[in-house]
Amino acid sequence: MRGPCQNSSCTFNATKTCVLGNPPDDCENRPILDEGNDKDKENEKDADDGAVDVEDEDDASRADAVHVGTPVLTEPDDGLRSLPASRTLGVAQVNAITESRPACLVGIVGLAGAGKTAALVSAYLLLSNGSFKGFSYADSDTLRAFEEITRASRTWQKGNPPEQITVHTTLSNDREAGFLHLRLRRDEDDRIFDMLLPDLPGEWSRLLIDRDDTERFAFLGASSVIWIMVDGRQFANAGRVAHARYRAKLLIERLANLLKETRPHLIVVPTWQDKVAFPQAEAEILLECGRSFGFEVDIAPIASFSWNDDIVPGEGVAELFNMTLTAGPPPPDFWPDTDPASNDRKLASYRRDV
Ligand SMILES: Nc1nc2c(ncn2[C@@H]2O[C@H](COP(=O)(O)OP(=O)(O)OP(=O)(O)O)[C@@H](O)[C@H]2O)c(=O)[nH]1
Ligand SMILES: [Mg+2]
Repeated sequence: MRGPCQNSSCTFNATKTCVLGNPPDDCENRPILDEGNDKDKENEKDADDGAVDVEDEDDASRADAVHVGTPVLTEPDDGLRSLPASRTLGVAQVNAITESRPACLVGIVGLAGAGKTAALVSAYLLLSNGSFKGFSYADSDTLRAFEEITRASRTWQKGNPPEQITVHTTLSNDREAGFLHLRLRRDEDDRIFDMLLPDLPGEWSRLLIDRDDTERFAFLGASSVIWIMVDGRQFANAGRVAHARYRAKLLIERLANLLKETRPHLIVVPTWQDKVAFPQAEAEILLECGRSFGFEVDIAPIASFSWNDDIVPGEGVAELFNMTLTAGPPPPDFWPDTDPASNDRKLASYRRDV
């Protein structure tokens, strides 16, 4: 029996085919294995040394382990294969995260083409470039999902931008939202923030507006902030503004109804600021509409990408994230200071004057 091939330029050990065309069983580059002789030699050596060298013993067992026909590389470790898929997270996983640590769950709604995915892609690209104002990237449980939605934006050439940088969002399970996870570190105080951001098809918002189809949006009740994404270009176009405004106001009304008593902070996010500034009068109308339904509401215009030399790509996106992280309700007092009452238990009402 012959052992593995000793010729470093031959691939026999991996392919079982000799590059020199030698019959494998007669090839001189494969030494004849003579187990009996090897053992005799080992015995002689042991006798000479007087003791068994542990390293030598290991080498011998490794040599014994090499058999003709066994794969050169071992199979990948099972543990590796069970790593999380790292695609978007489902509602159950999001619940598990929000129950185990403080996390900011954002609701993102808006019609198809409003720029929902583009805003997430823009944030991810800015973070990966280290140019996300005020924050740096700390971690993500959904890197593959980010890479997937970002892929198209990496391939276009300067001066020749494509019509669509991101692709229309579809979900493998059209009934359940898919969430992206980002952990950010705030520069000013090194504080860590976990954010959960859904990337949903615009079709869901259309069905909410047209048919009051609320079922898929149940998770919004647990969100601390909701972004209402609108295509800013439509609000600066005399022929389209009335329809765009009507749809945006109806979306706010539908949200108010589906959220019942809960009132997360609303942020109206006009996109395409590189093309045209969002008209102030339209901003006022949407802010007023939100307030009339009891929401606290802000406006954060963005340019996720930019075809305009005067506006940097991603303008306003970091501000939108910052506003989101500071917009939520203030954390409750850790240990509120209360006045002692006369009917309190003695120990509870005891307080030492300093
Ligand atoms: N220049 C520029 N292009 C933008 C901006 N926002 C979105 N776009 C472009 O508009 C296209 C559509 O935006 P998306 O983010 O995919 O739209 P969406 O809201 O996710 O749409 P659906 O997934 O279909 O619901 C993108 O591919 C970009 O090319 C922006 O602020 N500036
Ligand atoms: Mg999308």
